[in-house]
Amino acid sequence: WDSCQMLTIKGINTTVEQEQQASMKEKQVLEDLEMHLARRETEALFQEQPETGNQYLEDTLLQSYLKTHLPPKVLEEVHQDLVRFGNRLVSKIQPLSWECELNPPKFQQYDAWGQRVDHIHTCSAWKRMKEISAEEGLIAEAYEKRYSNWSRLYQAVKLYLFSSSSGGFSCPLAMTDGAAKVIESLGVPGTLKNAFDRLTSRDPKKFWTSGQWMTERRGGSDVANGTETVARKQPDGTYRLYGFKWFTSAADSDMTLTLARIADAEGQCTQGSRGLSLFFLRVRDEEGKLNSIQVQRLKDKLGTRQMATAELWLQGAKAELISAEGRGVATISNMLNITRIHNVIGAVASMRRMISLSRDYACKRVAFGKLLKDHPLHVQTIARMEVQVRGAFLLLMEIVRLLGLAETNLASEQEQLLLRLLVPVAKLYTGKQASAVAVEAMESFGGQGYMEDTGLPVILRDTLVLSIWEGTTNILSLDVLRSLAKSQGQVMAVFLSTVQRKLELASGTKELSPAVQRTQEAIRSLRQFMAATGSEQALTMELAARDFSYSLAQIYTGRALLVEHAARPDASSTDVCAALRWCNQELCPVAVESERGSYGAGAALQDSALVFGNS
Ligand code: UCC
Repeated sequence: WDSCQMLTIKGINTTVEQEQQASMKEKQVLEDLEMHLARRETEALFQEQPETGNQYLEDTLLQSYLKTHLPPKVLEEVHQDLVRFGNRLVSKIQPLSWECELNPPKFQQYDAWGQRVDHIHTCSAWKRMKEISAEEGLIAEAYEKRYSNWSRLYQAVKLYLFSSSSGGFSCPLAMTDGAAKVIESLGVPGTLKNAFDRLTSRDPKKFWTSGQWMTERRGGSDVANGTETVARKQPDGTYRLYGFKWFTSAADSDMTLTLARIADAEGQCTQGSRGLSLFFLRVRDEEGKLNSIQVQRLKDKLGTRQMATAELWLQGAKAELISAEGRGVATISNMLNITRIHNVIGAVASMRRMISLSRDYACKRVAFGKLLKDHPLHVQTIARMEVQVRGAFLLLMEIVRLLGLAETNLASEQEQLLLRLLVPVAKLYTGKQASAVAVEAMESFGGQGYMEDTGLPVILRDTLVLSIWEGTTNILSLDVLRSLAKSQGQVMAVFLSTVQRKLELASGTKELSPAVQRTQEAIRSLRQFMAATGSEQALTMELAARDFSYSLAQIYTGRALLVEHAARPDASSTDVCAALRWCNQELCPVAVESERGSYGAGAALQDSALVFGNS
């Protein structure tokens, strides 16, 4: 544009004055042009964007874990598939994920002619995610059991890789997996066979996702007292549900499992947990018409905005009773344990993604005359996060390994108890870890980390929910106590003996001896704490529940890092270093706090005074 203007000026026949004016104009244009170019140069001085490549190939810990544990034939097949999947994630799935973020679901309550339609519009990328999930067998893999007990672990690895590129689709997948698990645990009754086949299908045209409607107006933690939904039996043996589900994730799902109270002939319901039964229902019929459900509104959430979360009125929704009457909570707990494992997968994936991006950025970004990777303090900060994600990853692998054994009837009674204990422990611990790592990693990008269009705030927002949904940290700490009580303490004996036995195996590795010693000390402290509190009141255990759960997580992770990884013959020096660093932290905070008197009645009174004042 500028040079065209100059030619036009030059081409005109003019007087001297006009020529002078023209020459001044020309000068001005040239100056403008120079400024324009200079500005463009400044504008081009951007920092380089952090990127990641094939997340399977870049994850050496994942690869070495699979190499150590999988039978060679399984490893060969799984490796090939994961390399392919890793490439598909970078080239095709990652862009869809961003599209989901940019095009969150929209709610249309009425059509143009005033008819109530309650339509939740999702974008094409979200729909494509559903197809991809089926094609990749992200649910199917665990139920086909092609690799026997290793199928569950393999599925978890795929979900882990998928999670941070899924654009929020990990959420419906978690609930879909949970629903399939419940139906499987019920022996796939004839009436649920179609649903089970669809939930576990690899055919995108058949594949269904499921919701898990638990939270009502009175809250989502105290399900036993918060559930108001009533189920009325129909002459054909089905039920009609009436109630208000206040927080239904992935409300565009095809079906759901939900709790309700069955009303007797007088319309009375049993209150509390024993009044709750579990129901299956289709959200829409074949024509897409809602099953006597009204969508009140979509939730305006801090994160997971790609996914529609809705408030739903059930106004006689047709449903099928699938648990024994009054056994709703116990039956849905199969689903909860699976979705909580998915939560752990999401936490580890989120940490891994943030650290991978941070590491890449450190190799590109120059500050104070050198790359960030050459600033020791910066690298120390990333290294600390790396130790966290390594520990969390190995804890996750341990859980899905145990789950795989349990699902193929290969788990001993001890392993089943351990699994029951480790699921809430890992969920509560990694949820917190992931939030802390996401915040720390964000800082490693400086101000850029705070910019929406980098995508980094999206990861942070989506990570923050991990310590909230599927049971908050405190609710899960109490669930840890529940698992202790239910097994009458047997689960703790299994926990302690498992860690102790495995540590003995690691004690032959000289470099690891400080870590082994510290873990052994932590176990001793834990035993002492258990012995001392065994006879005390419930208040002590309640106040100790969180620190106690953290202690279990830290000790078990130490053992997993040490034994499963750093003590194996081909362990690298990095594996050893991670184990040593992990065990350098206080592994048994519950013993420390107990010695400080943090769990007595006096401490509870002080807590109350600190929070609410003395009055
Ligand atoms: O729905 C939600 C959002 C969905 C989004 C999911 C996406 C995740 C994606 C991640 C990917 C990135 S959020 C819903 C959040 N709400 C919860 O999670 C519920 C939190 N509350 C609890 O967990 C409570 O502890 C309750 C509801 C389980 C407590 O209920 P009760 O009725 O008071 O519990 P009881 O009486 O102790 O337990 C009843 C029975 C017992 O069995 P029996 O009767 O045989 O002794 C318990 O042992 O249930 C059994 N039970 C369990 N069994 C309870 N919990 C468990 C468990 N976890 N495992 C095995």
